[in-house]
Amino acid sequence: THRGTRETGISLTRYLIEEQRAGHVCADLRLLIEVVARACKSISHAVSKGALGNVLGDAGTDNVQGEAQKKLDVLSNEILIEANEWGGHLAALASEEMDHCQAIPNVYPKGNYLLLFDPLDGSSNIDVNISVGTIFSVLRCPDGVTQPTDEHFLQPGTAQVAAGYTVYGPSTVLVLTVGHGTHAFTLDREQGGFVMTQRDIRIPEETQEFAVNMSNMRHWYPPMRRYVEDLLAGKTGPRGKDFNMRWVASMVADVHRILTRGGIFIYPRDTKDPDKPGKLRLMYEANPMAFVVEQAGGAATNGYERLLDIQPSKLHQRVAVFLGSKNEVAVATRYHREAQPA
Ligand code: P6P
Repeated sequence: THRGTRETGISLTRYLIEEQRAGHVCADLRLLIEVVARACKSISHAVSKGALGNVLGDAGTDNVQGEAQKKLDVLSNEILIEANEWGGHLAALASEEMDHCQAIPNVYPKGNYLLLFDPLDGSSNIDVNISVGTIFSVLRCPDGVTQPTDEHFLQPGTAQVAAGYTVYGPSTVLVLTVGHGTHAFTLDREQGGFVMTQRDIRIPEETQEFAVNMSNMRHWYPPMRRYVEDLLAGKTGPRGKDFNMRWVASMVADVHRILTRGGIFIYPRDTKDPDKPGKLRLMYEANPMAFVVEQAGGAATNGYERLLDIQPSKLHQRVAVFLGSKNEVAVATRYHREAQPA
């Protein structure tokens, strides 16, 4: 088969064509990813208008999580739905902003994929002009299912055929994996296309940088407290090295930094709400990020087991997240596993 180029600087379209030639994606999945990228371009345009676009502030509605929606949350959700309805590659889609999945209306041709997304993650940062992002995950629709329901989405992260995110920062960068490495594409605003700027991203296996919301410390279970106390003890402590901390409170921005220079991102379960296993959502935040991170040589667990192996039971279920530099995630997970009640 034709060996694709190993260069960067190629367009997203060319990268996807070469992945199709290599047998890594089929035409339908390639076209679905192009549709998602086009929707992210529109969201980038809306986000970058800021106060000039009359899109800041609250929408005056709450989402399924009971969180106040920002106008841009609703707008981004609508952009992703509209772009995917007529595309013909989807059987159904699910969003953080909607209670249940949404089948593609019968007036449009249907495809064999299920798309999940958090249309604008970290949206509380928009009004203070801090980077936000779109996270997406693609699953196969089970054979013979023409009217998918939430249950058909409940597949483990290992079933993803594609996943990624777009970070709307100083530059707009789409990070994507189709299971053959993780690559980054920067939006060229003049030409309106995504250009590959990093191929085969590799997360450093060691790190001296952790990302956690320290204000929750008094709510953590003992393993998490011990792990972080040892990080804070620095060179003279059990870890034998000093650590730095970064917390943007926008998962996409924190994960992108980790993908770029290493680090560990942690949102653990805590005693604030013992019924919740964590704050972040498994299906459209943790799983796509875990796929991207693993394909870049990193690791992702819930403190005890590999995130991608978790069998979901609810569309909006939450999970604890430990992800990033492989060896650091292993250390943090060991603190938890060893503390696990026998
Ligand atoms: P906290 C944003 O609301 C989000 O879902 C993630 O993007 C982010 O990592 C986390 O919550 C921030 O949570 O409790 O620090 O505000």
